[in-house]
Amino acid sequence: MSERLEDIAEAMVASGQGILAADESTGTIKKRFDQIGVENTEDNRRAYREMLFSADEAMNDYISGVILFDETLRQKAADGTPFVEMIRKAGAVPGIKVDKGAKPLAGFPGETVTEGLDGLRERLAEYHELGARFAKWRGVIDINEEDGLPSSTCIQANAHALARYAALCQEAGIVPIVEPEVLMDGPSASHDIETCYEVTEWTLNTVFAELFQMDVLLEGMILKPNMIVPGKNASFQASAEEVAELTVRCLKATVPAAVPGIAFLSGGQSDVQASEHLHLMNASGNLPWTLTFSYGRALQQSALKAWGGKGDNVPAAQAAFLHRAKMNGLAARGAWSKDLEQA
Ligand code: 5MM
Repeated sequence: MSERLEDIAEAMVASGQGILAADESTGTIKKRFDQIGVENTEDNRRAYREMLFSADEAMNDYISGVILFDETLRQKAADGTPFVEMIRKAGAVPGIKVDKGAKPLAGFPGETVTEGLDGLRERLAEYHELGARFAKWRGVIDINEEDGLPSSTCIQANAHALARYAALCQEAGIVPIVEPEVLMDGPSASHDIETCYEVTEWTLNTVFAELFQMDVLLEGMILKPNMIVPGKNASFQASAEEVAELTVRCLKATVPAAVPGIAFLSGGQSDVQASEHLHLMNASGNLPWTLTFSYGRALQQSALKAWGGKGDNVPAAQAAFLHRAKMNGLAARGAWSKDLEQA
């Protein structure tokens, strides 16, 4: 496979395919395992990820890249095959989450800045050696209208860190996924869809100004944004058509056409909603970039439940994963429909 940043980025958003976000840190995967009563041990984490990566049809046909956590990048399947090798064999690009998490922003109660820049150059060199060809860094922006959040300081600090991370990745021959997430399920989450639009527009404009300052090659990156949705506790929810229309409008106003692809996070949407929204955007046509998925929960939730920590359930879990991967693969081509969900 070509090592050019532009070619790797194109491969990550290949038509009808998208990215599996399987980079839950140890604390986040514990929350997922708690839902199904599975102990959060290294071997259970390994077995769960092996179930996903060995789902041949899903991986071969619908998954173009997999975001891994540090531990997972170094793990092997039960037969000794390194996970990185399995992912490559399925024709997907192995990637790595390199941020060290969202930490309290000093002087700005309730807000966070994502850390992990110190020593990142050296870590990226090692990740490249281990086979990663793209990376991910997530900045978190919370809307809390009562407390006047977000502050411009929070948006600026996160955008700056994202741009410094992206420049370091490209120096290392690694495609950066730039993920500024405006939360739909933060502590308050009562904001309406218009507020989500305004904050996301502000955030993306700030992020692209910082990327320009850091001389980041737009053709060699992928954007991973939230969709424009109301907070989960908002009194008025939006129609799928409204979400799709406002999301495309916001992205057209802020994301340069030189960016090859936009791969959405699901952020707390139901798995079917996440597919429907992506489908409607692609069906609307006339888009300057490829729009696809980089879902965590919306790809994995049904598979996680079907697995339940039992080896006997692997075929059922892989069937559930295949179904979601296929639905999202169709949505990425604007070819999804509700009837196919039943099938
Ligand atoms: C898979 O979850 C990712 C890692 O989260 P932590 O660092 O908190 O463990 C997360 O960044 C994920 O890649 C994105 O939020 C997209 O996942 P969703 O579930 O929102 O689609």
